[in-house]
Formats: sequence, C-alpha cells, structure tokens
Amino acid sequence: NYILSDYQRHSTINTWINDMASQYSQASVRSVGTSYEGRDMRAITISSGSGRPAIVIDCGIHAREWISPSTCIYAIKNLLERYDSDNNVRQMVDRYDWHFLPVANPDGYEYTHTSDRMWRKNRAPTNDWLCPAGIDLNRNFDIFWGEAGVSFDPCDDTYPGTRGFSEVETQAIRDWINGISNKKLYLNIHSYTQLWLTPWGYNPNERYPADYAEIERVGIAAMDALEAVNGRSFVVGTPPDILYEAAGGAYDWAKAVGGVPYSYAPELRPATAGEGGFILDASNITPAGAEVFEALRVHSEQMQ
Ligand code: 0X9
Ligand code: ZN
Repeated sequence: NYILSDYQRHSTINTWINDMASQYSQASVRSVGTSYEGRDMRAITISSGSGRPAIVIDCGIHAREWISPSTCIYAIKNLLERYDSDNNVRQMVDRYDWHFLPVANPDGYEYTHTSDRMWRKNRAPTNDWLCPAGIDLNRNFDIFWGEAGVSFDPCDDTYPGTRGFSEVETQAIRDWINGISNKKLYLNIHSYTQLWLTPWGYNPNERYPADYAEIERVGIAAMDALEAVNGRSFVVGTPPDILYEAAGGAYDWAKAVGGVPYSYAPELRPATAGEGGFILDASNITPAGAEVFEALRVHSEQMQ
C-alpha cells in the first residue's frame, strides 16, 4: 500500500503501472510517447471486455499539482482491486474501457521534486536565454491557440509555445486520445480550488456547447456524490463564468476536435491557498482519491 502513502516519483509510478498490468488480467500498459527529457509517458487501460465505450483520464499535465497524479493512481488501484468484491466497481469496469495517463508532464513533475516545487510547465527549451525552458502544456493544444489566457513571455507560467502542438508531450496526449475509439468522457485533472470545469474554456464563437445542459446535469450529479464522501463541495461551471478564459486547453480540444462528448477539467483539493494550495499534505491523497472515485462512478452511471 506504499503507492498512496505519499506522492511518488515518476519512475516509481511507472514501475507500479507495470506491476498492476502484470497482476491484473484486465489491465494493460502502453507507452503513449516520450517526454522532451526522455521519460516514458506510460498509460494503462482497464478493460473487462471488448467494444465498450471509453473513458479517458489524464493527470499531472501541470507539474506542481501533485494531488492529480495520486488521484489517477487511486482510481486505477480501486478499479482493479475492487472489481471482484464491489458490484459498483464491477459495473464501472464492465460498462467502460478506462484509459489513464497518470503523469502527463513527467519532466515537469520530476523538476518539482528535484528543483522547484512550484514549477508548472514542461522542461523543453524556449528561445529566451533568461528563461530557457518551459511551455504550458495546457495552453499548447491547437484549439484557438494563443487567443486568450496566455502570455507570450517564455518566463511566464502560461507561455503557450510557438504554435499549437509544438510539444512532444501534447502531441503524445493528442495521438493517444485520437487512437481510442468510441470515447464518451475525457477528464484533464488539475488542482486546485474544487471546481468541475465544463466546456468551453475559451471559444469566441459560442459561450456553451450545444449539449451543455447534459454536460452540466451529469457534472452536478457527480459533484453531489463527491460532496457526500467527505463534505467538500465543488462548483460546476465554465472557466469564463467561474475562473478565467484560457485557450489551447486539453479538454476544449478533446471535445471540439477529439470528439469526446463529455469533457471536463476538474480542479481538485484544496479549496483555498490557506489549506496548502498546490502544496497539499499527503494525508489528502486517500480522501481526495475516494471523493473523485465517487464522481467517476456517477459519471459512468449517468452518461447517456
Ligand atoms: O489554467 C489552467 O490551465 C487550469 N487551472 S490551473 O490552476 N490548474 O492551472 C484551468 C484549465 C481550464 N481549461 C481551459 N480554460 N482550457
Ligand atoms: Zn493545472
């Protein structure tokens, strides 16, 4: 049970993913790409059959948001370990194929462990000798790229790179999503402030997608279940309405181009900077994982 006892290094997570796949027949590993510094971007699929619709979840696209990878790990662990004993979990796995990428930005994640706990971006080079590395991967998807919520100063946290999909990590995430058929749900998991963000993060042509009412309905049902676990409340809404506009985000791309009908960007614990912000005590790993797992269960039950 070491894996949820603390935030883990990338190599530990990759080894654990392989261990899960060798222990459980429903699990299989694949590499979706290699990061700029050469780390393996390892994904795991959980499936008990064939031809099921897909749920696709990535964590850790922002390096410092450590509660995100741990929550992916919690979900993988619980889907596999409780499949035989828990009817709810068995239904989750029998209804959907689950695809997880627990660390979408491995170079940034390692950098937060070794050098700068508050790093957000990847570690690929910029053209600025003052700030020689770092592109915000959640501004680098080719969907209204660079139009809002970015800074073109490579020293800034929202530097989107020089063009959409300039980064090997976003290319890998894109190709991984495109390679999965019959996708129903995509989650691009962040922290913090306890939001379940709905599309669009930025869209100059429409404020809400045509199927917004359904996206909102399922999101609210999921948050009711999440809150029932530990009493934490999450707000459902779009970034322009409840946070800020930002273009080039993964979940906007997944819905608009990737063709995933239900697409969200959750912002996990905590609610406030006073509770730790990005630097959240490891005692939150299990309760955060458990509450998000309930939200996943409701998504899998309620999506049409
Ligand atoms: O700014 C972001 O990328 C996310 N917030 S965070 O504090 N984790 O950095 C919000 C992403 C919402 N998605 C889009 N606006 N596309
Ligand atoms: Zn983030």
